[in-house]
Amino acid sequence: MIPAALLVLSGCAAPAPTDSAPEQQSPSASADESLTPGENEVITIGLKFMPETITVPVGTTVTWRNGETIGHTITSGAWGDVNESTGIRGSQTPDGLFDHALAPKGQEGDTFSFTFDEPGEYPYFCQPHLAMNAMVIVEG
Ligand SMILES: [Cu+2]
Repeated sequence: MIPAALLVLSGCAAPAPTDSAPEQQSPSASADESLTPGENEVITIGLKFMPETITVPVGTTVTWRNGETIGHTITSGAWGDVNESTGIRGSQTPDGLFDHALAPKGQEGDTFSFTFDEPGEYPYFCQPHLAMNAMVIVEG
């Protein structure tokens, strides 16, 4: 014989916890998003390579993407004697490893990819823009 009152008490469940994990609504960053380099990616923006130095493991394919409506080149080779105040290089020596004319953003050819199969330091530059000097470091 079980008293009815006991049944009522035992049946009284604790209030269900409200599942109220706040959802992180990412703010709309449409414009900025396209100018953020992805993994193993370099963006040309503001007459600069971003990032200017990228370090990747050997065997990595690096992709360049034009983030502006100006053409650039991705030209491998050494540059030297960069003026510290202007950022302008005093010399450039294309080495023929890669040389791609990067079309303006939104046009065919506005990206370029190259796979680095050997460790080392790979300087490169944009031929018409003397302050666009950058480096890929490939770690073995
Ligand atoms: Cu350029």
